[in-house]
Amino acid sequence: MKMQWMNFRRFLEAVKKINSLNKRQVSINCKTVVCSSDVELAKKNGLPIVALESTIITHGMPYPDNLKTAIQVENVVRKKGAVPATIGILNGQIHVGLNNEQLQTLAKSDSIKTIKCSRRDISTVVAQKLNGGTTVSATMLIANLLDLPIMATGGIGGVHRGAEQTFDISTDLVELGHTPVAVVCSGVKSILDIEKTLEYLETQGVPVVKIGKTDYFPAFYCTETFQRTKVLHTVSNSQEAAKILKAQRELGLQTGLLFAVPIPEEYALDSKEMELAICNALESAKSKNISGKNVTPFLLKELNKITHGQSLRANMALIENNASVAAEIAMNLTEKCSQSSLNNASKCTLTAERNPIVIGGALMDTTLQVKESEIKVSQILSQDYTK
Ligand code: PSU
Ligand code: MN
Repeated sequence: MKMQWMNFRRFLEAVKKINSLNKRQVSINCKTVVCSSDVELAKKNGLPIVALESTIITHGMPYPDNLKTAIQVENVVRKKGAVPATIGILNGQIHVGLNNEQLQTLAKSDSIKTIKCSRRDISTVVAQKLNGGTTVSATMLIANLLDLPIMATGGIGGVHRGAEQTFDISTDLVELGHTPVAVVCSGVKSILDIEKTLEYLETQGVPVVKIGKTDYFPAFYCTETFQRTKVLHTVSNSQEAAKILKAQRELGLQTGLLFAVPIPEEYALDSKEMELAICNALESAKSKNISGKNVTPFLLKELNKITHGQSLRANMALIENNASVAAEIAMNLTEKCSQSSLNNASKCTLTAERNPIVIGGALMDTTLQVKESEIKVSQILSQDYTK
């Protein structure tokens, strides 16, 4: 009994230490992370929230289509009953939830002065009080700080063609490997090496779940890849998708989850034609020595030129659709969570803060002091207890 108590005391000390570490972390984040009143209120009331990235606004589309898309995407989320939280950096402050004026600032900003901001770039952009559009990796990271379980985008970054020479592998994939936020996307563009991208996600332990009729992995502008790449896991609707996300969170798996949703058929482009357009765009990038983070924005612009605006229209349509699906999943997730919390409060981890103190708190609860009053406390324990 004495031994057990000593272990328990050590455990309490460890919990205290973790507690103070977390508090410090949170207070640092509070200074630089600002939530809009909508998001703040939704968080307080446990309403479904969908995080949205902003590189698509700053570097993915030209003005004014970018602004139109950003506003439309938010409306789609609201219409489904969830709260949109577009994440972006303005004057070094990280905003979770942007108003229309702030969206406009990002949409109109010079894409050279505004930083395309992945995990790597956040600290510099914050310290130098710059503006930044957050990529999938940065959006996931920030969403996770606020315990937002899901985000939507157009397509994630991936392993670039020729990565065996250039080492160009998007940090989105690494983020998916260690940040527990689900990402709803239309797969990856075939400007990337799709097979290698899926291999990389497998190595990182990231579930890739196709939502739709077939098990073909979508290729952004096209409903399937040129090579008709397949995925292992499929679900047919948002409700089933939410079940997987819920299981992932209940198990405490610290990896992300990729939901792949094909572009709506009426906007889909022909995969053979796109393959050709992409090869031309890649040639053009090579001849202009475009590299690193500039590759994706350059190729997007080139493809828009080559396809006479068709690729941009497809891009806008698929993002709206992904946001809609993400909102449905978020709604289902909240429902499932409140149902299971009614059934068994201790089993529901989704509304609770996901940090070790809560687990510690739960353990404290399971010592059930109330019940212990019915048990005779041993002498050794009570002696030790007073020390
Ligand atoms: N795919 C698009 N448009 C985009 C992006 C991807 O169709 O704007 C952006 C996303 O924000 C993604 C980022 O996270 O590009 C990946 O960039 P990179 O490949 O440099 O990691
Ligand atoms: Mn890259």
